[in-house]
Amino acid sequence: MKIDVNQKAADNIRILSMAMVEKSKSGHPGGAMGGADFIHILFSEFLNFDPKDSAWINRDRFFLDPGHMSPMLYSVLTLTGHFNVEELKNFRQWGSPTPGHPELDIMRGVENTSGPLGQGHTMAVGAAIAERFIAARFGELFAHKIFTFISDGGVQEEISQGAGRLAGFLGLNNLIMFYDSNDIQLSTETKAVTIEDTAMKYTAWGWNVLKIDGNNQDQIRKALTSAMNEKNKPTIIIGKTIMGKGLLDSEGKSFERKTSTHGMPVSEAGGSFEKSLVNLGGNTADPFLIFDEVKDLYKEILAAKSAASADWKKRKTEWASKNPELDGKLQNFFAGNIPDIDYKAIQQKEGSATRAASAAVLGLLATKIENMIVASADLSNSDKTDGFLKNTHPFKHGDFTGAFLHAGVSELTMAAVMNGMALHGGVIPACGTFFVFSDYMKPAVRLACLMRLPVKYIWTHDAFRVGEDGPTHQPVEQEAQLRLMEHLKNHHGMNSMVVIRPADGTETTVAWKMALENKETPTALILSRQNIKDLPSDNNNRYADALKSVKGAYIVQDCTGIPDIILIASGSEVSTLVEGAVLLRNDGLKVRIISAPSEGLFRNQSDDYRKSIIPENVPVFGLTAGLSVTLQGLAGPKGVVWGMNTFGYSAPYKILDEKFGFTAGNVYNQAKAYLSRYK
Ligand SMILES: Cc1ncc(C[n+]2csc(CCOP(=O)(O)OP(=O)(O)O)c2C)c(N)n1
Repeated sequence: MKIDVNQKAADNIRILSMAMVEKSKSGHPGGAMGGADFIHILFSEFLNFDPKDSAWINRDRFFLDPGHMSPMLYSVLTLTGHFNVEELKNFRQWGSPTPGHPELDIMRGVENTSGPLGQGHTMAVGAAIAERFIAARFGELFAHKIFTFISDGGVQEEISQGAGRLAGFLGLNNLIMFYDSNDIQLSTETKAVTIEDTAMKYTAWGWNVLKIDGNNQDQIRKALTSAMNEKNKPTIIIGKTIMGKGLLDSEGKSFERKTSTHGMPVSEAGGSFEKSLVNLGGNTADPFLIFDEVKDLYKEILAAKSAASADWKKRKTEWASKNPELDGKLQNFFAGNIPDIDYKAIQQKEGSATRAASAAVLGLLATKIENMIVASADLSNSDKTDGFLKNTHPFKHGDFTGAFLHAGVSELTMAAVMNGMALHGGVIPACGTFFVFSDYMKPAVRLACLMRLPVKYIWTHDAFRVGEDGPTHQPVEQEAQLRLMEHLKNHHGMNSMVVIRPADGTETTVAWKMALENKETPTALILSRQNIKDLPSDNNNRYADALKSVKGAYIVQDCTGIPDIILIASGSEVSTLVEGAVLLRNDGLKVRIISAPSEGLFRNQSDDYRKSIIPENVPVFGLTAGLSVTLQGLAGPKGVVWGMNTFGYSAPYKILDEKFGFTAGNVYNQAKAYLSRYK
């Protein structure tokens, strides 16, 4: 009897998925219909959640890698009461809670889905690390599972290499991945692009590999049970499924296993919506019907889930009464509270590189912020995340007592893993590499921006002053790209990201303060490889000056009255301006110098503030080691910017400074020439 109801529930998911796509005339029915058996068994028999408390910290997480299969997720989440039928009918419509690729809606049970294939299951790896990190500190009471669902596209994406390697290496036995192996992708069958033995690949990475018929509910149940009991390895369940399971054409013949049903309504693909609906036991008068027996089944299921979560909460209360201190700490972790940190007291060495200044801060953070996790893509001694590492130790297979992740040489994986940690909650993720490799991370950074995940990026070697490593390693256009992300607003009207390029050691301390206080969006720190002279402070309080960075740009050195020229830069170029200004002042010019660590934050300030820093009708000269366009917006239409408008070259950085004109002398010459032209 139960078997029949479960079959009906899966068919109901198939019907709803098909109907949503048919009604909205857009979407992906085929994959969703193939995955319906797994999703039903997972949600009804394995996934722990609290039907009335979606944000329950100890819920199991489900990460759907192929976001295009969202109809499957919405359908099962309708059975669990998170969505209603009206919302399904508005799939992909303006203002509906059922967008095509939902990125994040925890209150509705959407932990995450990935539009860009491959990132979803990699985020699941991050969540699995976060879960182990919490359990290592608070005990196995806080253990739960991370389930993820991957499709052919995700397996083919390069990021799966990083996710597979890391999960196997770390022995993430809390990670259970279902591979919906339907042999069909968007333009072709999989056999047109791959002969890979995926099972062997995951075995080689140290995974527990199970192969089943992915439409056989008994086999799904058995595989999940075995995965739940696995002690040392992540599990992949390779389920052979049928694309468009249950579909018929107008003659009543099978319309299964067709590429065309991957991404368009069944009728448009050449199948028969009505015949398929009837074949699956649906009601042609109401394709969105939820069968009574399925409703009853889910009623029972939800009651059992509520009872189980209530039981856990009872045990947690008992634990809390015995461990009040730990409980306080746990609450702070999940609330995102950070302890008070005396940033002002951090001693920065005079004239240090900002990456070294960052290491000084990180050394303190490692001892103060117990839930901070720092990662590096095999550059910890260069990007100076080793400042953090020296006060903790790296994660190892089955050991999450440390707080450092050696991510290996896999920047995109690292960035997606950080997103997964942030999505899990309870931890503060930060990761480092060379700035030029931010290019490899960008797709995950973009999702962090969209989802408002407060990941911190530590990007060092910020300019051509990388030197001898040459143009492949010398960022030029990268800052401009990130400033664009500062321009881009998230759905809450904020800059989607805060990008800070500090000008000296003290500004770096403040930049870290800002990064940690920003709990709403990602923050990037762009840091120098080379030493930088400390900026002057007129009132002998450089820290107080640097604190003005929170407004995005501020005056470092001023003149009396209206300046003859304003010099503006970020990062190490500010100190070059300070030197150039000496020469200009020798000519009797009145000079103001501005440090602008974040254009985005500056643009958020009032008109009054902005004009108090950069008044109208005063000549503005900008200096940037990035593309000139990086600063042109701040310099304004009449301003000029001396930037790098070509790739760099391989040579010692002091020579490059000379060759590219990043010297006090050139600041003087360019500024004078500009003033002579200025009207
Ligand atoms: C990074 C990325 N590249 C391309 C796409 C476009 N895309 C979406 S689904 C898909 C085919 C994937 O096939 P599969 O994962 O097997 O899904 P199924 O056909 O089973 O629904 C492609 C190419 C994407 N979403 N993300």
